[in-house]
Amino acid sequence: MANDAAPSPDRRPADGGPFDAIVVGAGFSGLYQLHCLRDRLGLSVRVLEAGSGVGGTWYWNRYPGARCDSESHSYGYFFSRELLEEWEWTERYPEQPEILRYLNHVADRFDLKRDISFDTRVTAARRDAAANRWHVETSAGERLTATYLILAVGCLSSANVPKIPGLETFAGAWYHTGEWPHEGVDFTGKRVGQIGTGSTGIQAAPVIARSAAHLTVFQRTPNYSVPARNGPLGAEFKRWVRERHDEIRDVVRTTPNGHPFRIAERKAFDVTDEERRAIYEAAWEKGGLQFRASFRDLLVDKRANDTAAAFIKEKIRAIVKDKATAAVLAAIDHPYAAKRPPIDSGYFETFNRDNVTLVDIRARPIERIVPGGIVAGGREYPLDIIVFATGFDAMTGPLLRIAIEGSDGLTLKEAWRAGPRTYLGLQVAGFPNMFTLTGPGSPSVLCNLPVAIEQHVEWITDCIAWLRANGVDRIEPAAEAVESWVAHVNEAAAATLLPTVPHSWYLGANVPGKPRVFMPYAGGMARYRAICEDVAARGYAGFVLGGSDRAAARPARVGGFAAAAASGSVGV
Ligand code: NA7
Repeated sequence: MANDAAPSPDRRPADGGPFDAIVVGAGFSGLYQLHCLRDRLGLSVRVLEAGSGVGGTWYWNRYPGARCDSESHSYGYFFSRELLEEWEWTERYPEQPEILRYLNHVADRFDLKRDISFDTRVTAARRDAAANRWHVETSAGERLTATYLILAVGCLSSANVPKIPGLETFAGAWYHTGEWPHEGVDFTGKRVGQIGTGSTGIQAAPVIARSAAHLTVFQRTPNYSVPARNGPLGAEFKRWVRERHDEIRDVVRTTPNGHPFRIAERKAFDVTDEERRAIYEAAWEKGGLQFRASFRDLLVDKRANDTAAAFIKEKIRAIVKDKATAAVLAAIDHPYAAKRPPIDSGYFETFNRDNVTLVDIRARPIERIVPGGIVAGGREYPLDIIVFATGFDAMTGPLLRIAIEGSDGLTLKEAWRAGPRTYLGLQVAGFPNMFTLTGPGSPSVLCNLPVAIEQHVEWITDCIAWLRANGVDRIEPAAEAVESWVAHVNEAAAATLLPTVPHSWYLGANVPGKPRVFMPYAGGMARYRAICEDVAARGYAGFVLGGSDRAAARPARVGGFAAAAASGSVGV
């Protein structure tokens, strides 16, 4: 899209609307969606945001060590040259406060805040088919209406606090990392228990251990991690980035995972054992998510993956001095990067500290929480603070906690009873004029998210512009288009090792009762982008355009995905 910032016309509906569009959420996606619809298309838009400020994920996730795993020069918007030129990151991986400053800078620069209602949680959205409108309700009891409902609620914004018996009796304080107090938590002199060793727990533990009297890490599933090798960016690197914005943008937009590096062409067994080892050593030293790009078959061939897994386990055993602790940390039973691969700053080294203990709760599960701490394996661990680094009801959670009712009273909960079903991760049959940003069925969490977000926002903006130019007042996917897309999402996942991990949140397995469906599209962001462009070029093939609600059962042209079926490289 062009980098234009036309002055926004003064089309300001009354408080409740009707608006052209209501956008739910003011994170990376909601902010850009507001900018595109308001400043490029001249639409009236209201953004509703539960937090008191912009930022979404980065507004809520303020836990110690919170940092992005994408490299800073790829973690941001590419749509505005001026924005690229005026912003400079300070570290290889931006820390949460810096990302929040960036998003506030964006919001101020494009004058976005005047169209955002903060402290406003959307509780319900109901479709009025006759009026072709969406009615939205907020926790404050406000009612707003709009033609388009755009859910920019994020993939990881619904905190998962496990229902451990006795939590309510705990005499100390407890926190979930995704809902961290703004004033911070002082761990000085405290006995802290941390549950969870995903990307978040792996970031938090080293920082908590530095100030706590004692840190006990409760590990259910051991996890791989590769050093991030974070550090301040030097003047030379900053200059390199300044001179290469176009090149970096082209790379992130054409790789499967949206990161600023290419996946190697070679396969793991194209090289000798010594060469492979040297490649892994170099990648380990370089650090970061690029480790998994060492060979192109790591996520599709278990034997290839085993070589990376064995290398990392060996590193864990070399770093962690206590043999028993090292064995528990290295007892990893899933393929490397088949769950979200963490990167760290001194995670395994943390277990060499005198004030850190690892408890294997796979062997001896947590039984209950008592006033004085956590009981696991028949033993009580005395604690003052419990940190739940237990993740999220990912992807569908943030959507389903809004009571969304589409045509004929069909609720999203019912429509997704057996798992999420979308067309391109953008729309749901029976919910005309409702769009999801980075929703299930799109690459979302398998991609460097700002890259996925820009593509989604621009596609939706172009789509709405096209609908208006062609006098089409509603759009929803045809049932058969959803069928084909769901089949293609499954086919893309099945071509990888990702669905082989039974306890992965990609499958919804971390939330009791959640249907086990592989949610993100694993065919790669570049391929996904091409499919979306093709669909648009073919007059929005697979969508039912105009007519009345529930016309979606009508046959529509779909086609096209099989030719683009997943191959070796995967976006993670
Ligand atoms: P994750 O990756 O879902 O990790 C959550 C961790 O919490 C993981 O180790 C879980 O073990 C553990 N967990 C969850 N529930 C429990 C219970 N009931 N008992 C013990 N342990 C539990 O969330 P993160 O916040 O780390 O990362 C989410 C994403 O944010 C990340 O991928 C990045 O994209 C950013 P399990 O593996 O389920 O056995």
